[in-house]
Amino acid sequence: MLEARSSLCPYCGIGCRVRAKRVNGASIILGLPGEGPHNGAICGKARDLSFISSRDRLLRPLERRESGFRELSWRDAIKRVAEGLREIARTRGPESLGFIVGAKLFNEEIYAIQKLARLLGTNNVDNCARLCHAPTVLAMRATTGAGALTCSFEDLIESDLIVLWGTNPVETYPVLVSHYLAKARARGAKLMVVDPIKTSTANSADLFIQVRPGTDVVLVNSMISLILREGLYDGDFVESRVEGLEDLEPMVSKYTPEVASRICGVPPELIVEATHLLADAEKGSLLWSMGVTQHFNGFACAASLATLAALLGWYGKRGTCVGGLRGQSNVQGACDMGAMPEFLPGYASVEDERERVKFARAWGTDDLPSEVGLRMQCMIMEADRGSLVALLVAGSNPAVSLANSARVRRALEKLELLVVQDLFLTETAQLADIVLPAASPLEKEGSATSGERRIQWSFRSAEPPGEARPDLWITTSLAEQLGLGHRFPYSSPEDVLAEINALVPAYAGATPERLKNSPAGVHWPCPSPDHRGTERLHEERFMTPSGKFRALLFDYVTPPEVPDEEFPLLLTTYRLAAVYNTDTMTGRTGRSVQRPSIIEVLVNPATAQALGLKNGEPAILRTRRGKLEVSVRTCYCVAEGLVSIPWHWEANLLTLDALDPYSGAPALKSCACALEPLRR
Ligand SMILES: Nc1nc2c(c(=O)[nH]1)N[C@H]1C(S)=C(S)[C@@H](COP(=O)(O)OP(=O)(O)OC[C@H]3O[C@@H](n4cnc5c(=O)[nH]c(N)nc54)[C@H](O)[C@@H]3O)O[C@H]1N2
Ligand SMILES: Nc1nc2c(c(=O)[nH]1)N[C@H]1C(S)=C(S)[C@@H](COP(=O)(O)OP(=O)(O)OC[C@H]3O[C@@H](n4cnc5c(=O)[nH]c(N)nc54)[C@H](O)[C@@H]3O)O[C@H]1N2
Ligand code: SF4
Ligand SMILES: [Mo]
Repeated sequence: MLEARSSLCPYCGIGCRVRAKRVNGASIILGLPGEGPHNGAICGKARDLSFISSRDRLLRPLERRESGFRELSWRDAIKRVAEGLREIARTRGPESLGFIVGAKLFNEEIYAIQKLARLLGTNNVDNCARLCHAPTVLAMRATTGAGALTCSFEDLIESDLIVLWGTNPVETYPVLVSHYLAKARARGAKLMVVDPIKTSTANSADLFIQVRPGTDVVLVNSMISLILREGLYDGDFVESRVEGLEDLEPMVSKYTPEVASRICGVPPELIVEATHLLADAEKGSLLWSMGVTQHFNGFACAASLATLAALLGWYGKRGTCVGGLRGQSNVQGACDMGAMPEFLPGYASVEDERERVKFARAWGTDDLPSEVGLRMQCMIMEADRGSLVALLVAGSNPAVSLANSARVRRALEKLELLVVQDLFLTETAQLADIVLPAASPLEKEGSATSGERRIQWSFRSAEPPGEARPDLWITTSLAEQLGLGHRFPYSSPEDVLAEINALVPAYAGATPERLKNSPAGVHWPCPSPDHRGTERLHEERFMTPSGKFRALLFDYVTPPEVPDEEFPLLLTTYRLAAVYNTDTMTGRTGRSVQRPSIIEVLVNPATAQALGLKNGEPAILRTRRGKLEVSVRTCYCVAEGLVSIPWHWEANLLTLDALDPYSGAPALKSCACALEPLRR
């Protein structure tokens, strides 16, 4: 174990640093508080990183044979992948290839994979933000001009009011709570929480608003309508810095508190009280996460929230902070690096010829594909239809994380070539033709960008086991085998970052030397090596073409699936503090809660009674996609008619793969379901 300098925590987007320390020989890796941001704080998940020394680690490349997987050499594995990709691109066209990039890879690795995809002629490259904050990225770009959080977390400390909308940071972003919200609260900041469930975060709120899943747009419209009617907005700010509001006023005016209440389930007087609390705060923050984005109207809701904050004047000044709390450790970076079918690195549109020419020249080619590629869930749909036939997945587990997973697995099985790079033989890797053992984030170096746009360098804390290799090594080896080696002349992540510095203006000053010498990193935009970085965006002007905030509001549209006679309840999903995403990592540490043998479903006692169910009893949870055996947990924290399960394991057998038309994000947080006693 190398103990020299700290690594980034491999879990969430708060961007804490950990010092890894080996105890008890090889088995337990302790994460110790690091250095750098948040005073070196870390949370419980990061204290045990022993998944990296798990006996389940993939140690050698594997190839599927009829009799099962067999090991093969790296040379043969890379050769097989390269030959497969080349042959499929030649015979079926480059649009039959797809690339899914995980958000735990470093910027340099993600940059290299999207570059390879594009040099092979396809924009079919996406990252797991598509299941997460893609609606936020696109909505923040459309309204403010930058698809990122407006502030650094420091600004939260000076907020008078913090609104947490569809997020449960006590469980999901513990350091944000312990380090920033706690300080703000100690200064007297008020807390408002909007969630269909009275969560641990909601328990400490001054005002809790229990909204019906998927109807947040109605609640926002109603608040905005009241703000406009009563003149509660920040007049100077709106007049000088916001455009497009007039066109939207007639649409929202119909959402009186009474009308809104009937759709979103929030009592009219609570809507009025909440709106006044918002308007009273001069310095407010509005943060959201999966409760907002994982709906078929995720983009609409994120854009409406951004607009609500504009009416209140919560941009560009101390103590204000607006946007999505980014999920994975480097999901901000994955979007910045162009692992999105619509953007080249730095959010350069693939449809913009000037940008394409710029990147094509730098990458030594004539042109790059100009059509927006397939988004993550759409790649699966095309695989199911047979038009996408090869998929490379590096650091993601879509067989568990995508909506309607029975269909996802069927589609993955149809592929002619599925290549999976991971630490473990995940549910997705089990379906692969070739499995490549990847080094974990703690076993390699590179930069990552946290949810507050903070670019940091992560140092190596351990050696990879067996023949596991960093993703950058895998991609450059593949490029070489494909005859593209001269376009990937990298001998280290530093070489790739230098190319990023030259091509992505917001990253120009985040040089390897600078990042290595400053553990707290630097916030983008950082246009030159001597620039101090930008903690707060939009201070003078927004990053839109006109420099003004572009107001966007949306009418409520009935979701594609609502409760009916056969499926009379609404199902939503949530996260547990001790489990991370598809549990591939947390499930292999010493401290983890063991995966429960049966998943608990939260049900209101009245709903349970009406269904003839008792606390602790087994039941069957059914949707149009599938069914799960669950255990009933009655709780007044959920409203009647709503049930909720943790999503980490099999929840997506039930979820609906309807997509948000603006962002292509699947509706992972609401569908119709039925809950019945289990009759054996
Ligand atoms: N412990 C732990 N921490 C994590 C993760 C993890 O898996 N485990 N994952 C990381 C990742 S990738 C992400 S993206 C973040 C996600 O972090 P969060 O967004 O905080 O996580 P969730 O629990 O999925 O969803 C938040 C809340 O949305 C509510 N919700 C559901 N439907 C609606 C709705 O229609 N409207 C509103 N207003 N709320 C709704 C749920 O009840 C839930 O309380 O967490 C990160 N941190
Ligand atoms: N119903 C429902 N579904 C959801 C959600 C929900 O709230 N409800 N949340 C969604 C959200 S927010 C997200 S972000 C997605 C997450 O979806 P995924 O990204 O598919 O899930 P993870 O479990 O985070 O998968 C990351 C994988 O990368 C591997 N890994 C870790 N480090 C490295 C590395 O350095 N290199 C390589 N090659 N592999 C590595 C891990 O072992 C793991 O298998 O799931 C989504 N799915
Ligand atoms: S808050 Fe997030 S980044 Fe920080 S230690 Fe916990 S999981 Fe890691
Ligand atoms: Mo996420």
